Amino acid sequence: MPDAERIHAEFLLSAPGLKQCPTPDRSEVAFAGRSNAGKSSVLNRITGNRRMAKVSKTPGRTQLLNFFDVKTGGRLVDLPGYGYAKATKSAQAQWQMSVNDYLAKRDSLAGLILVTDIRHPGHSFDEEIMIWSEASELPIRVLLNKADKLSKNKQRQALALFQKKYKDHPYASFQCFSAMNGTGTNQLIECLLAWLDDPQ
Ligand SMILES: Nc1nc2c(ncn2[C@@H]2O[C@H](COP(=O)(O)OP(=O)(O)OP(=O)(O)O)[C@@H](O)[C@H]2O)c(=O)[nH]1
Ligand SMILES: [Mg+2]
Repeated sequence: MPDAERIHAEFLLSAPGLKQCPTPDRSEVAFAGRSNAGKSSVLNRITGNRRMAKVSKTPGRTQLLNFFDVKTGGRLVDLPGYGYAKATKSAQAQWQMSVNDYLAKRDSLAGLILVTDIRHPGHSFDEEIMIWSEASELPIRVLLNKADKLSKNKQRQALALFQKKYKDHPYASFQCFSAMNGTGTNQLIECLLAWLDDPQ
């Protein structure tokens, strides 16, 4: 696979909460989104390694904050998903607290990738993250993932709707993506490398 189409990364550690995260000595880009939107699959696609992050048909697969060191510098972080209804209330509360804590307090966070399902826009969690990133002045790239499920025309319509809705958000950018067939991979990698290069 050509280098422009993948990011060389290796698994570093899994953390149940902020306290167990690695020393924040490198820029980090975190993958957030609802459970089952495809965060882990996107990570696997851009690293060119299908087993890098755990993927599952059952939502709620990723239960810890998983850190990956990028060879050229920086880290990628696979976060547990929001809204996994079948987890016990206390397990759900625990993950969401660890994600909220991470987002609110992690000094090395340089940018966020919000993974959404292109067919289901406008969930309340996604909206909250958009508002939060604007207030926190944190760059955010919204992925309309699972683009392979829609025609090219419907993809363009979905993208235009998002862009219109958040046209006043100064830190947001949007793109279609498919972890399944690779649509949007180069565009996303370009964005990630620019953010990871940002000195903290
Ligand atoms: N068709 C299609 N399916 C996808 C795509 N990305 C992910 N999936 C599928 O969606 C399901 C969930 O993917 P995951 O990557 O585990 O989702 P996640 O967001 O990490 O989920 P949690 O870890 O539960 O938060 C799996 O069955 C994937 O194969 C995509 O681009 N296209
Ligand atoms: Mg996952």
